[in-house]
Amino acid sequence: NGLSGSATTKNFTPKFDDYQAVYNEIASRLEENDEYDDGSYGPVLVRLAWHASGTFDKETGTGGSNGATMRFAPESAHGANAGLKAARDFLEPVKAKFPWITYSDLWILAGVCSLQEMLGPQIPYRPGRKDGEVAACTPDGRLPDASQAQDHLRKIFYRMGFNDQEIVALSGAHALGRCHANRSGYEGPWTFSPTVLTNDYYKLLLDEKWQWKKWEGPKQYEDKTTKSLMMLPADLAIIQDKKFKAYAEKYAADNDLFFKDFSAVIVKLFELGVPFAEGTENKRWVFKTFNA
Ligand code: ZEM
Repeated sequence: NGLSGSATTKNFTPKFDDYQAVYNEIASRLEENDEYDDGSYGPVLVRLAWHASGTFDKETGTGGSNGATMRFAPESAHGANAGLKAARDFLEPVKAKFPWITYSDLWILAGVCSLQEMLGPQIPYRPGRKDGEVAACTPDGRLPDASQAQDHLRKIFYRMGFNDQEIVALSGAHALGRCHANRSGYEGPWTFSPTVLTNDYYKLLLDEKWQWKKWEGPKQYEDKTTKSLMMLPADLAIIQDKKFKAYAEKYAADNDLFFKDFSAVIVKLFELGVPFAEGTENKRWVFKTFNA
């Protein structure tokens, strides 16, 4: 139906079906490229969307998912963004096929697609992000430091505009993916099913005994039972802090509640710093999953 062709013509206003076509392209590439990591690019695409968004500073209104400034140095070279080139490169053929979509809308759509395709909840989406210039790159240090604990998490996430419940709900994303020694220095997955979104992160945090891993790398925890799972110091803060822990217990006990709260908070995260047209907050789209 000439989706990508019509993009080159003037006055092309992409609609729901056009974005669904981009979603489907990402989803089919996720299926094709199942030799990557634990069998999916999904987790690293979620991480790209999160790092694009999590630079937001509510005081100055800078950062956030508008701009996709991680395409440029210095932001691409920030330590926190190590390894995300794999995610950006994965999306290049999609951008080439649908040149009308901005990088910033595409990265967030890829996060939405990945979360839904990894059996997560529906994540409503609206487009409207514009790509920025190199001058809009955010300073280093806006993303959380894994070696730190609750005071640091509050400082970083309050700056984005989140509260304690939202911090805990967001942390459940660590059900997905893994740490890579050659990226962050840390090593290993948080759960036994790193390509499926569940509330297992909270269950494991609360039910397992976590001990310091004996190794040359940065301080991280391993589970006493199998020694095959990991937690970062920042993850353990979620059960060391009383207020955080109360939310973790709720999410561990109720996957539906986790899905509901996770969806709401990820929509908020993915929209930080975006000057959407007025009235569009009631007009978010829900994409159909690929094999539905
Ligand atoms: Zn993460 N995260 N994150 N995170 N994250 C890693 C990997 C992933 C923290 C953190 O330091 C790290 C959120 C919050 C926080 C994902 C999603 C989200 C890694 C490993 C580290 C070190 C990187 C590597 O080596 O490849 C800290 C301190 C956080 C504060 C709470 C939030 C919020 C997320 C999304 C909503 C995901 C999906 C991964 C796995 C990436 C992959 O490649 O598998």
